[in-house]
Amino acid sequence: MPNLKINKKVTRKAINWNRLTDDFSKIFWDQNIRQFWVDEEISLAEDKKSWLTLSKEEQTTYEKVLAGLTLLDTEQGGTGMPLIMQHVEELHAKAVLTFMGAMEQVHAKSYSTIFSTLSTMDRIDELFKWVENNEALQSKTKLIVDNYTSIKDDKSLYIAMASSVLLETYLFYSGFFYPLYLSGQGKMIGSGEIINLIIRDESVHGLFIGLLAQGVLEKIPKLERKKLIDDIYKLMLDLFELEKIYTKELYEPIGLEEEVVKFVKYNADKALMNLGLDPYFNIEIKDINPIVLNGLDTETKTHDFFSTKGNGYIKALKHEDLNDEDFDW
Ligand code: MN3
Ligand code: MN3
Repeated sequence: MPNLKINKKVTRKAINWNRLTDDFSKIFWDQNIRQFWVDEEISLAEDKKSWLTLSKEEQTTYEKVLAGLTLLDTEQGGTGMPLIMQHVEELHAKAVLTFMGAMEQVHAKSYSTIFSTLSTMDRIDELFKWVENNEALQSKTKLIVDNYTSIKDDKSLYIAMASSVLLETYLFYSGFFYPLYLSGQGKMIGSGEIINLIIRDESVHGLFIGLLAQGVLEKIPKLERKKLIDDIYKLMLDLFELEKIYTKELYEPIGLEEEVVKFVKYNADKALMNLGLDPYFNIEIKDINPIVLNGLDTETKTHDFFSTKGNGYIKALKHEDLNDEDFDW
């Protein structure tokens, strides 16, 4: 006979969507559902023609950019989202993170779909080998993933969430730059559309986990917060050193290194703002290459979503640094 006595300490609670226990997870759930997509919906037929007009150097940069992004999304889907989700208590927030984790796998898969259109199987294998052997890429991924696998208390949970925001709102952008730069000139537009869909997801992910991180920070004694925040700036700068090496390797051969570094700095500031922290580099949107901005499809942006700010909890969490313009690409 099994013991049917309920132990109150280990009572499992069912998620009740009719009784919300925070006032933003449902908004994020709805938004994530609304913007669900799969890679098969986007036609890449035209990209093959466009691909053949690119120089060898341009093709190589494009391939490496996508291969690097594949690694980041693989880790975000397989490690980051599930581990953060495991350590968040609020059940609706857990549900949102689970959905986001599934989308990371859609992102990771979509690069393979692009590869299958452009490259031979041997070349694709070479690119995945390149990912394993690129030190800057492996090092920046390790800096983030080590924080995901070290969660044991509120402080380490805050660091893990902040790392996730840095990954999604900052590190991805050295990769996103080139597809945006090409689609801004009418090249590789199918792939550019996929990248735009990924960017639309990442902007929601970065905002959501940024809010969760701010909630965790509130629980940490005031005196200990400054050290944690200093640690985040230090991590951001360590990552920036790696980004410079990575960007040089990928973009110097096609003369775009400087433009990419500026774009990366711009997005580092956005990541800090998602965490309710002050920007560091103070790069303005007018400093960003207009072709790249042109490649961002404003039709698919979540402008309306981000204007839903009249929310007590979100406001309470130092959210005022963000405004609609931040997302109005
Ligand atoms: Mn992703
Ligand atoms: Mn994401």
